[in-house]
Amino acid sequence: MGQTLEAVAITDQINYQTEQYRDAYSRINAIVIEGEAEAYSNYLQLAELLPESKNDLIKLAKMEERHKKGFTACGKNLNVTPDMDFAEKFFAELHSNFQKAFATKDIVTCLLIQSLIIECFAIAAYNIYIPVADPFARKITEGVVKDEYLHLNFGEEWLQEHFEQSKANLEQANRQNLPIVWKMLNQVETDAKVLGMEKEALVEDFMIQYGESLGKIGFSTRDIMKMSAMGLVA
Ligand code: Y39
Ligand code: FE
Ligand code: FE
Ligand code: FE
Repeated sequence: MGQTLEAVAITDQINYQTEQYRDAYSRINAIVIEGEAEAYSNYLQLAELLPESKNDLIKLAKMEERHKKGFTACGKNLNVTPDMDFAEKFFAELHSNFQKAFATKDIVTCLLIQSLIIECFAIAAYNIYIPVADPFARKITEGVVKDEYLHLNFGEEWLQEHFEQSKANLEQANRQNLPIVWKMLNQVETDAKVLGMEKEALVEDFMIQYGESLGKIGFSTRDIMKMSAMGLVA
């Protein structure tokens, strides 16, 4: 895929080899690697809860495994060692909520956390990253983001088909988990900025994607407004 003129102009101004860039990258790259690893295991666990979609979910899990390999290569390419301890802590709260939901076979909460919240977060982050990424990472991220739309779509379709019986559960899971996303965004704001990614743009992309998904599942505009406002208290 050819670079857009805008991307050429922006990436001309970024020095990917500075100590500052590589230090920020050690945390953001780790977050992405850890996120992909957790997404892999989340889809395998979802495959256990949804035997009728088992094969599809295993395919999604395998995509996440490939994403992890791709982003690991991006860090190596910049000679960066990912700070995996930081990344594990970064995901701890969402990870623990997913595990609690899995333990009670709460498919709706598991799907909301992985296939809606985490996928929308990934789609926002990857779309904002692509124009400012180094050429190697840009190519990889462009391939990855296409898959993330498929993952989001899986969650949307399942939840749409089970909307009436899932609605209250979704609202509750949204209330519990959306504020965590804003805390996570605040934690990476400074590092993201060093990579050329503005927090405002990340929030905007996330909210557009997440709101659109809630609408597809069956929520009214009024519900979507109410559910989106949950994050703002964090
Ligand atoms: O479904 C997926 O592949 C998601 C796990 C990946 C998560 C990516 C999280 C990206 C957050 C990056 C924050 C950068 C500002
Ligand atoms: Fe992924
Ligand atoms: Fe993903
Ligand atoms: Fe994904």
